[in-house]
Amino acid sequence: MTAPLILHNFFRSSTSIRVRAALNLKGVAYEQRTYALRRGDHRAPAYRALNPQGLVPALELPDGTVIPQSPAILEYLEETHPEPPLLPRGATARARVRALASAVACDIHPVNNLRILLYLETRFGADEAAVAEWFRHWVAESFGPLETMLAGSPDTGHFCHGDAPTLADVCLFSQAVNNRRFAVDMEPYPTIRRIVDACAALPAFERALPENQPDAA
Ligand SMILES: N[C@@H](CCC(=O)N[C@@H](CS)C(=O)NCC(=O)O)C(=O)O
Repeated sequence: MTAPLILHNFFRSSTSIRVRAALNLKGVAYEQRTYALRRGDHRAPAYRALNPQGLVPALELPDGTVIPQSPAILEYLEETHPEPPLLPRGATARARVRALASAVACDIHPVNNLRILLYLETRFGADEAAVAEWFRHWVAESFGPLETMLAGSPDTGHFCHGDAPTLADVCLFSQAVNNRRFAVDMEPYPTIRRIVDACAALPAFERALPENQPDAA
């Protein structure tokens, strides 16, 4: 029997939600190792030995290989477990999905990550309200254009691209889940809301939610 994949992750981390949703959509079995980020578990030497960046998620393969970075993990899963596909057919369609996913993964998440928010507090004295405002600002900077891109394209269907979930949905959903903690107003984004609701209706996404994880506080 092959050893299962091990996902090093944290229940509330949006990059972890992405990977859990993709694993669930593809029906890939995995075990979890959890790290309490507020407590700094991810910076402990034992985890740094696995993933020198000390960030979650990381996917550990049965042969001991550790893949850090959620986009790399998602692409790895797509290559090794192609069914059901999370990228559409055709280079142009795939580029569209990757662009939508990147608007979250490259433009929102990096500036709203925990270590950034903590640095705002400790280095620049930002209080809770200021940190929340920062978070919401950077969500709006990308959610506004994303709403335009999704609402204005005939390629948008039940999900971000057509009628089956893709990597774009996995990223959008995880961001929307994270937004709840900072009371982001979703009213201006009816298409995004509709797509996020469509994702939430699927068990694979539901099982990826923070509240359904073993380390949920
Ligand atoms: N680009 C990385 C970012 C990973 C990342 O920063 N994860 C967050 C949780 S969502 C984390 O580990 N944060 C720890 C910290 O900020 O100290 C990815 O997509 O995997």
